[in-house]
Amino acid sequence: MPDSGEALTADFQRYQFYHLGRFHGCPRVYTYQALAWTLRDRLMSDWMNTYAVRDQPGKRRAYYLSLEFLIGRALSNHVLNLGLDTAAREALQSFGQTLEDVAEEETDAGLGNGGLGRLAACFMDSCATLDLPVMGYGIHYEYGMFRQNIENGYQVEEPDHWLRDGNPWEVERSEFTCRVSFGGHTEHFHDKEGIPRARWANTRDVLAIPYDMPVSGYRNHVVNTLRLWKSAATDVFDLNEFNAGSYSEAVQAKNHAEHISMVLYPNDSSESGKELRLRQQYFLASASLQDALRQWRAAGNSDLMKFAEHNVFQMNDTHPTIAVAELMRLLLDNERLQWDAAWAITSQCMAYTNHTLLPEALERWPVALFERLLPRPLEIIYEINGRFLHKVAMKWPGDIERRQRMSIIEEGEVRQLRMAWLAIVGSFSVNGVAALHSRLLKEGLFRDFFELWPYKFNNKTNGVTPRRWVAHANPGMSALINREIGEEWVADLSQLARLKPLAAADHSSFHAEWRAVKRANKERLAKLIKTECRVEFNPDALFDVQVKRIHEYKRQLLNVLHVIHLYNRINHDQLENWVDRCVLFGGKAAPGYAMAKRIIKLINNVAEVINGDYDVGDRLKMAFLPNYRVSSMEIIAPATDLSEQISTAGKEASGTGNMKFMMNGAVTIGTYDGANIEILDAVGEDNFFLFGLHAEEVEALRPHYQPQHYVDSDPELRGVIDLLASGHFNLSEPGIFDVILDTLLSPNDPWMVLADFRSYVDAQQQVEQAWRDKACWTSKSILNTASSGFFSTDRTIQKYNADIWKLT
Ligand code: 26W
Repeated sequence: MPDSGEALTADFQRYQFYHLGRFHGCPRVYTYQALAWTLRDRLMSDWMNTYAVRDQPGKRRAYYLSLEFLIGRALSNHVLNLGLDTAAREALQSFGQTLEDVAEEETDAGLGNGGLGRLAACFMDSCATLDLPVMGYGIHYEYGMFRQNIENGYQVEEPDHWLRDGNPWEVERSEFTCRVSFGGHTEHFHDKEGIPRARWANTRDVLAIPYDMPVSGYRNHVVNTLRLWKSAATDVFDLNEFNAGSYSEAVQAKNHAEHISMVLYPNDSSESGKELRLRQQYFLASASLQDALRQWRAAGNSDLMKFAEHNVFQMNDTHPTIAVAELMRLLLDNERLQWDAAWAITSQCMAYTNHTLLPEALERWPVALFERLLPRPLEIIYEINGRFLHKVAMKWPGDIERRQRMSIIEEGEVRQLRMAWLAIVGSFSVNGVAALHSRLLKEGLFRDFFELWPYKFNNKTNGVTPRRWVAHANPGMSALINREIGEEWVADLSQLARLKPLAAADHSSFHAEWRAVKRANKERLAKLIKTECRVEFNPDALFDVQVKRIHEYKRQLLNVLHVIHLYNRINHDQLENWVDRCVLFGGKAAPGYAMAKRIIKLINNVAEVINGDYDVGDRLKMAFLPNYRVSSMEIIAPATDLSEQISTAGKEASGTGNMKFMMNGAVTIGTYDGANIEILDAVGEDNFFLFGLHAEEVEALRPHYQPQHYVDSDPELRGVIDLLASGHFNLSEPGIFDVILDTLLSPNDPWMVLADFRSYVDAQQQVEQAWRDKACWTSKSILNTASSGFFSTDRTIQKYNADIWKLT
């Protein structure tokens, strides 16, 4: 299709009038929609071509199975990838609109919680840019991540009906609808050849209807597919009930089926064991595997023994792990293979990524629930476990304890299925998401399995896509980089290393330009904070930012304690060498996580006191930005000076926000945890503010941890705790922060916040010292961007492909 500004203008006009039925001057959301349709036309032939090229016999393909894809907005991303920036601006200009304003009309596709979901979206971007035959499979949630409002400092959740205005980016493909079974019972018999077989009978089925979203590559005419399943009733009306006059009962079946894809579970790193969640997991696994088998046949393949040669499934955490049992079921019951053949195929095409070490995030399902919902897959899991435990017994004869530890079924009052164990047993590859995390998995959680199958275990350090997180989010910095080293870095981020010489202090004019870009980005963020929080951030101050899910292990509390400490310093007139600072927080708390919600309240209350204190003035400002999401990070990361990555060491598997900040020239203050370690390695310790206990030290201290000891021996910490305990931040709501004080002061605080307070405050003072010397800080900032090449998902995906997927 023609790509000129004129052609886009004509199509845009046609869509607005003939497709949407709107005049010039209509609400801006229709301008967005008309432009989206105009761009979608320009994706379509590349999309169909990519589809056709992938659809050939003998071609190996990968599928990314994930309950979450945190996509965010699509319009600007496609504009960038198609190289249509100028043309799109031209088309909009004739209607008096800017691309930025129109792009703002798009609702984020928030089909994920946090890091794990966003990683899946960055991976899809890199797969398309690297021209790899990878399809994403997920769920078409009607309601994505809840919208967060703040009322009187408290989080209030509101449903996110992101599809209300329609979604121009999706294509329904009802021709590929699948049927997914639940309930019923199993029957066993012998087939004509006398082979024992099973049948899953009397099931209640639902339909899975695919909705495809295009995933464009960066200027390479590749458009891959993200296929999202929506649930529907098999028959809109149950005729028997309808004829009997039970109209509402008939409609109930429809509702029941549609519930499966209704809403994203808003739990991040905590497992809640809800039946509907298990139904979602099986729904995704079953529909996706049926579809992959269908695609494989449609491409002209028929010898099932070659299926594993041609297909690989990457499971994003344990959430889709029931796929192991489901592929076995399809091969045994539908394809009539025998166990050994089916197992050879299954265990050669499944791969598992672990994203967390937190015990509360490890999925376990009550056997009784499985029995009721998925009786046939449960039988298969029993059989997998029986054969696996036999292997364990052969390797470690008489080691009963080890057999109990390794069993997929956990015995006890409530028998439970350990999904991570099923994932490891059923996969040929198991990986963690940063070097430290992968090592800790082998030494701790997965130790027994590592001893049995060392060759399965590997590391794939996470990344982020530089298209969205630099080229799109930071056009000012991108233009500056383009001028210095050309545009190749967008698809080859290691090129950024060529900026390193420019960090030297003698490049003062480049330094000045670098600072000007950051300053403009800070103005843009300050404007957002002014409208959203009614707090004035001065762009000349240090922008100190912590945005991520609210969780105790991420230690937003440590950050708050530091802010209170700064406030004490102001109140005690300790203003020598003062550095003005604006501290920004953002992030959602799981609706059932009371402590996380209380932390949000504390942040808001401390902010209110500080911002309202006339004596504090511009020296210290604090804000909580409501409803943190992908599109807010696109404004935040480019405007950040100091990136807070302060989890208790050994708890943050990787982190990916840390990488987005680094790419955009923020300096990190962080613990020796997750990918922070690799960031520190890449940028050097002079350009990273490291503090706190290491993972081994945390575990060594844990049995002796005495937080009161730190309070008694550190007057500044005592000042902070005393002020908090005095009720200064909650005069009108006495006692509401007692729970927070109690955990901070408890020897059982798992996150050991106070152990790192002194070291953190000292590191913050080094930050201030570096900030005061403008050339010094600018150099650190440039070096962070210049050293961030490793953290592109292009590198991550190349490693997945070289070691696991082996696609051409
Ligand atoms: C079942 C409830 C549940 C939901 C989500 C349990 C666990 C999760 C995820 C595993 C939590 C998560 O998002 N983990 C994050 O994954 C990122 C991508 O690998 C890492 O960068 C983060 O460190 C990790 O916390």
